[in-house]
Amino acid sequence: MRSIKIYSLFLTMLMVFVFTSCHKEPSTDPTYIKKMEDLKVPESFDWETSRIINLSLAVDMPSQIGLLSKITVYNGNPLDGGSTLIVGSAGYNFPFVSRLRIPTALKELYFEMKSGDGTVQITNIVVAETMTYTFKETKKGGFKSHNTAADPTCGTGCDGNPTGGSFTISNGKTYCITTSYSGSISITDGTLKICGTFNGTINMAPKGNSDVYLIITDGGNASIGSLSMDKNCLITVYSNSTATIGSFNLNQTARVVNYGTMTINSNFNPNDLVQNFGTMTINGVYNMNGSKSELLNTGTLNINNGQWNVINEVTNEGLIEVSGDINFNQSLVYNECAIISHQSINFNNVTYTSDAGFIRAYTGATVNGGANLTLKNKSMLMCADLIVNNDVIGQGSTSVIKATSTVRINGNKYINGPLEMLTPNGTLVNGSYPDNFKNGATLKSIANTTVIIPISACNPVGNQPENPPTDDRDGDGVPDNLDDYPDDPTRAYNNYWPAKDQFGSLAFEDLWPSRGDYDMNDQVIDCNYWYITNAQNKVVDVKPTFYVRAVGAYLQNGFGWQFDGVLPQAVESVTGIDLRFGYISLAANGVENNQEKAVVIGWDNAENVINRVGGSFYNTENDGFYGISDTIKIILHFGTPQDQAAVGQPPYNPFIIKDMQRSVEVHLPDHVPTSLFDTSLFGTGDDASDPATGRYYKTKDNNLPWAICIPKKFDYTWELVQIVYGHLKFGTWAESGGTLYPDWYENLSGYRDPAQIYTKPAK
Ligand SMILES: [Ca+2]
Ligand SMILES: [Ca+2]
Ligand SMILES: [Ca+2]
Repeated sequence: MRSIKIYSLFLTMLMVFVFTSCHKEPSTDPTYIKKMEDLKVPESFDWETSRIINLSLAVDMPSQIGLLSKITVYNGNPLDGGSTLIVGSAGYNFPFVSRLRIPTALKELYFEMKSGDGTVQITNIVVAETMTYTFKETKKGGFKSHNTAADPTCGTGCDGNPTGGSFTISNGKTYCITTSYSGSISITDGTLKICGTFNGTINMAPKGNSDVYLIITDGGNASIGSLSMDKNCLITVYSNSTATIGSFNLNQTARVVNYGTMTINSNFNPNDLVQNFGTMTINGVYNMNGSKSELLNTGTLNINNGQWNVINEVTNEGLIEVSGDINFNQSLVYNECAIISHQSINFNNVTYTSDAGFIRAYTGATVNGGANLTLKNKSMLMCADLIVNNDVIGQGSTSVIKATSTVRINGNKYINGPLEMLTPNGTLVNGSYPDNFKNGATLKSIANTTVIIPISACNPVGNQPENPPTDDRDGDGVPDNLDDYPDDPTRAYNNYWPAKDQFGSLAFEDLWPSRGDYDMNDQVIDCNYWYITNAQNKVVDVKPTFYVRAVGAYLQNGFGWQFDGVLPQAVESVTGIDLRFGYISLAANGVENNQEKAVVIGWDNAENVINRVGGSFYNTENDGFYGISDTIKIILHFGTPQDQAAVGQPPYNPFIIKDMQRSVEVHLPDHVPTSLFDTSLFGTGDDASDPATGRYYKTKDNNLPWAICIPKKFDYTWELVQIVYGHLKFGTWAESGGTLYPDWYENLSGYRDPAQIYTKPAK
């Protein structure tokens, strides 16, 4: 007992010690975190939290030849909060080729293609160093092909070749008709293959749980006056083969597969799966029956003499054409191609999803209260008279609901999403526009439609505006609806880093060439780079917004950046910079004089742009003072649009000017200084820059940086607190050369010691 008490007292003392030590100076920081000076950092590490990837995004769409499409790259799903990174044009033989800086931790990008006719495609792709993607026509020119293995033949595996009369197949045997057969066949256990001609009746009646197969193949032709199929029976008609069935009795779990030509001259009441990959004609009513009845159609299914009553599940990737009504009862229906009724369609308790599909009722279509319709990607719902008793949802590229006579929208129901409803005069018999329309849905007259849907095997009608939109007011080749600057031929798209409406941070130590204290807060600059490109994807303007969030320094430091691949004279103008101390010499165009490359100095002293309310350090100490800097918006315009490859990726090559000594610059690791830098300083103090090997701004002993760039607002540490004590994964990230914890700056579980991170004082 005694020893336990002593132990617990010791533990309590230890806990008190650990607890109090958390809030002190770095010297007493937790020992499990390595100090910056103790990190073993690979010599080649560039300290980047972001990476530059190559993009080549193409549009290969015959319908878009001669037009430019707009490609947008997002950092997440644009339908779910993803932000714009970069935008460009792509057209026929004109891919959008660019480079993009993204967070190393980002695993996936979203590419969106929009064309002037309203086509939208979105795809997500795992990040790679080079990312190529080609947007293609999704509208199918024909039905989905179905690859089958070679059709079976009667050349092997046959136990006999009956030629007529009355015959029974049992005991799992296989009999093959290779010439012709007239008569009746009964199968209780086994297989009948018809490769020749059959005329008669077939009764498939399995004994017990035996399997019974009827195969028409290899050019076979079966004329079956009466076909009965009991449970576990399967009929397969292969390509180039024909089955014509007089009366067809299907009992439970009997299945039908057709790759060839199948004609049923009676009602068709299957209880189980029917797959049609060929041409199936039903001269009767098609009643889907029982709980397992399903249809997969990728071919042509004609129901010539009656209705189609649907339950359970239908997937259509081909043409289904019905002379009578279609009744979608309790079912899931997925339509990628064409479904046509020459009379009416009743959407009852159906979940109907159409992806680039076409559905038409020659007379009326009724969307009843239990029906959930989703029309995606230039789908079309067409009829004479439409009654809408429940919401109809649009998704993706705008779909069309076209009524050639009347539309009634009853109750408080909506046409919702990217849908264009068309009536002869753009009016409704019941309901009103825009009250019953939301999220972009519109009502127009048929003549004024704006949606182009080409005629194809899956859409025999198509949808064409009388005057196709060729609106490109400024003539830059980017249609008005895709042009961020529709009246400015010199500009087309807005691009952003780190993303639209998001800020990254640049954080500096300012004692170079001496190592600093690694609180990385001597100047912390939040930045969002907005840059504008033209229809040819060249850069026209660079318009960054900056906030100086922290100045944890005695020195008076300026800030600027260099475009490493741009000549000074390429810049036409720079506005929004703040220079007050007379040590920067500006050229007439606003860039710095005596530079080999274009250099912009944003401020010659951070004091210009911060708003001090007290204290000697700014937003790094718990001294009761807190300031918000000016919003510094710099606008730079290139007289001649510049290749993106020359301009580079934001934040370009940023640096601080140490204590207003123009010849001393502090850059990100492995970034070159400007022409005005005094290169004799390289290798002095703690610096181990070596221009010959492209090594810059890293320390002698362990390759530490003086600056970092983070693709997110940086939560820096208190004055004098090393970054490693606030961001607990920073050290591991550095020692791993950037492979472990590339998202160390995030506020994830176990990533931070919040007590070490600066918080603004409570009022
Ligand atoms: Ca335009
Ligand atoms: Ca334009
Ligand atoms: Ca500091």
